Amino acid sequence: MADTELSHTDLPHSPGPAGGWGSLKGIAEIFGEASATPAALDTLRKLNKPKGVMCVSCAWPKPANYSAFEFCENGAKATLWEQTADRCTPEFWQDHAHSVTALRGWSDHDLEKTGRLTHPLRFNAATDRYEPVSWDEAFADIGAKLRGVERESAVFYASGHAGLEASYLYALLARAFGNNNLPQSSNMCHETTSVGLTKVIGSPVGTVVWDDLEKADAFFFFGQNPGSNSPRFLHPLKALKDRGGKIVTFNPVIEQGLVSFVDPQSPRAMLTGKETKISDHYLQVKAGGDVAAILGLCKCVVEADDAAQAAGKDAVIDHAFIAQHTKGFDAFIACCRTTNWDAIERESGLAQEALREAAGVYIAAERVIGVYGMGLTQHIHGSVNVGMLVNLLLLRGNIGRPGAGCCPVRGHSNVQGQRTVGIAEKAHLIPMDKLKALFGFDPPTKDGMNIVEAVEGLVAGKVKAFVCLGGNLLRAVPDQARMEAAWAAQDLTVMVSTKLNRSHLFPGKAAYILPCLGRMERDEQAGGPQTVTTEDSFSMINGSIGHRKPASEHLKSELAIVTGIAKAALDANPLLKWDEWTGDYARVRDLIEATYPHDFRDFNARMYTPGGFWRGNGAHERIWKNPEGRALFTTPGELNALGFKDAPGRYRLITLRSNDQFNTTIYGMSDRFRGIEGTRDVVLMNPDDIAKAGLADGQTVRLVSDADDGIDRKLGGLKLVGYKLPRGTIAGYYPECNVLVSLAHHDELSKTPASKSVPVRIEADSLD
Ligand SMILES: Nc1nc2c(c(=O)[nH]1)N[C@H]1C(S)=C(S)[C@@H](COP(=O)(O)OP(=O)(O)OC[C@H]3O[C@@H](n4cnc5c(=O)[nH]c(N)nc54)[C@H](O)[C@@H]3O)O[C@H]1N2
Ligand SMILES: Nc1nc2c(c(=O)[nH]1)N[C@H]1C(S)=C(S)[C@@H](COP(=O)(O)OP(=O)(O)OC[C@H]3O[C@@H](n4cnc5c(=O)[nH]c(N)nc54)[C@H](O)[C@@H]3O)O[C@H]1N2
Ligand SMILES: [Mo]
Repeated sequence: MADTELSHTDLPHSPGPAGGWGSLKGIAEIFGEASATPAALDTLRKLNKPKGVMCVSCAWPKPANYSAFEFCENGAKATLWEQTADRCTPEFWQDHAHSVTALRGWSDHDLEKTGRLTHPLRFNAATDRYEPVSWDEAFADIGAKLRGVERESAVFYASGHAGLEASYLYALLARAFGNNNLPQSSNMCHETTSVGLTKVIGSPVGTVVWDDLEKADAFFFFGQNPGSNSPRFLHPLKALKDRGGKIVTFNPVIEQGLVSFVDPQSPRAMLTGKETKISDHYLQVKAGGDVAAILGLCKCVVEADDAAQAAGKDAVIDHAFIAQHTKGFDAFIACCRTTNWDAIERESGLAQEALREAAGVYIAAERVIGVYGMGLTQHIHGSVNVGMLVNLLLLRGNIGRPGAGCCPVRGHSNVQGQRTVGIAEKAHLIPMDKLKALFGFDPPTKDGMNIVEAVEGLVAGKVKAFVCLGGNLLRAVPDQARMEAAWAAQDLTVMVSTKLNRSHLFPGKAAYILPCLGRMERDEQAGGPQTVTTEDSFSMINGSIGHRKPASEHLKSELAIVTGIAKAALDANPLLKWDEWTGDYARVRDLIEATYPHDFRDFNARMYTPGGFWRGNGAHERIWKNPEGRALFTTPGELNALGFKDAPGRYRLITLRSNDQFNTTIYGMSDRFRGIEGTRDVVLMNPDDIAKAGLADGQTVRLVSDADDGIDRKLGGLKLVGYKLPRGTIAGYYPECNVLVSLAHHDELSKTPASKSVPVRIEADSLD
């Protein structure tokens, strides 16, 4: 037996299972008594149910058969964080200590902790402060400034929060303005999926739906951490285990949610502390080592097929499916046969025996779902990773039949939907003919900028105006130090936000913060209260009705802010009915349906379907919408996803999320599952590596970029923590470590920054 079976007592810090009382304590610790107010509890009860509110945290689907409490620890944190009683009012800026320059010394947590933004604000360079401004004045000046820049030098970024209606109009605004510069947070996230999966199976999104989760016999997890990032996923995982299914995990870090779970929705489990073991096999692959690991699994499948055929038994590989539906099989199989185990073990960091056991689970299971997240996408060869996972699934026909498929787990609650309704920098993805017919203008046909291109454009001085519909772009991008200087040199920066964050602290020559309603808040327009819609990871569309009193009477909805800017920045066009659309979002849903009739048939009538209505997916029915019309086996050109060579003293840094954050929103300093408390300034490292490097556990160290591009990047003041990681792989937190990521290191196909294998050196910090 290889040593791949774990229980939580094997963890370095033994924090106890995911879920359970710990998750309730986690909420109470941050929010204290505020979390128990009747209004807050009422919001939590409405989460993820028909005619309720779709959670603002992650994009995990909502089951049609929902339970009384259809939320998780992190959904509750996100809800309560948005519904805080704290307010960042204009008075905040009157404090002598609160200049924009001074606030750059504040932590992400402290900036957002100032509370909900209450007034539209304009930056005053003379006082180095933001000051209140009227909406009319703000829109007029933003419109005038946008009219003053070259059409292609303005960028319209979106983080994946805003609903489909506001997002559709935002994309329309950019195109009517004259460009396709519509990058989105997915450019730093699952763009590898959008591009890589489209290449191999003709679908930019996952192929499974809820029903498949309930029919699967095994889940294979690659670089996705459900315990922190999509905790409601733990319920179908537990259900799979309860019916005798298997889970195999590939992850350099032992993540508690993939080890064991106590269901906080089950009073019995809570009282008895009865935990469900999640992963049957946990393989601590090296960062970037999945190509070799998956190749090892495929090699075992090929060997088992050879043996079965020689013995006259049923084939292990689904040859009929492969003949009918795929291309590239022979070349891939040749690669499986010729790659030797030494190379596979060296590149994956895993023993042949462990891979054979995992392959045994794959072969024994009739229906397998391959799950993945940032651990596969954020590498220089991230799309090779995605292609490898698809190879594994294709071998046994595990795509496009019940209980099987490919399951990328998306991040922001509407990140996938925003792409669906037009927030896309690639012109060919957009039905421009429909836009022309509906709105009577010639949409731009040239591709716009993705995030990497937009920030390169910033550094080169070509980008002059940035509008951000949500997010904290300056904190989320690589090479942060270079970005901050370039950002502030722009003519115009406009941030549509709910809370103060670091991106606000590098104002352009004209700079506005436009505060918006949160999704839980009542959105009253001329036509009455409005609904917004979102799309989840399974392509299900759900209506969401806000019911809480807005945080301030001066807030506008995201949609109203988009139309306010549009009216000021664009010439009048009778077909662009911004006021009418603002008054009644159902009219915007009509436009979405008219533009994408196949996906959004009967949109207004179907949006409260329990669990959402499904947009459909060709690959789910084995219709492959790529140029080949077939699912592609891809033969990897290299055995790891790194894109750089190992060298003495060079480590692969993973940038991690804690259980106490949502991206750049830091709720608190407790990473309970990893046993890291009170600080985020840490580097996790294998104790043998620590000894070999001549360092000591607890010592203060500095990480230095080893990207070989001549750019100086360093981050000091980090405490070294001995941790059970593969040799050569170290870990630190995102976004703090973003200063170390090179903008030039991104997935080759999609340009997703390679945040999960950052080459760094480690030095004793002189402060020590
Ligand atoms: N609470 C909370 N929820 C969130 C978020 C949040 O920040 N907080 N963010 C949201 C967003 S936008 C997104 S995109 C998702 C992100 O959710 P995930 O996709 O889970 O992203 P990460 O936590 O960044 O990384 C996932 C895992 O990849 C592992 N990993 C790192 N490198 C490798 C590798 O080379 N190979 C393998 N196999 N594994 C590797 C890490 O150890 C980690 O466990 O979550 C969403 N949900
Ligand atoms: N090193 C490293 N870098 C990474 C990653 C990584 O794993 N490692 N992950 C990447 C990933 S997966 C992603 S998705 C990006 C995330 O990048 P972004 O999406 O740009 O960042 P967020 O932290 O999600 O944005 C938080 C801000 O959004 C605003 N906000 C919150 N709710 C709302 C709302 O309802 N409406 C509006 N308009 N604004 C709102 C608040 O002002 C808050 O401060 O970061 C990427 N960067
Ligand atoms: Mo993301």
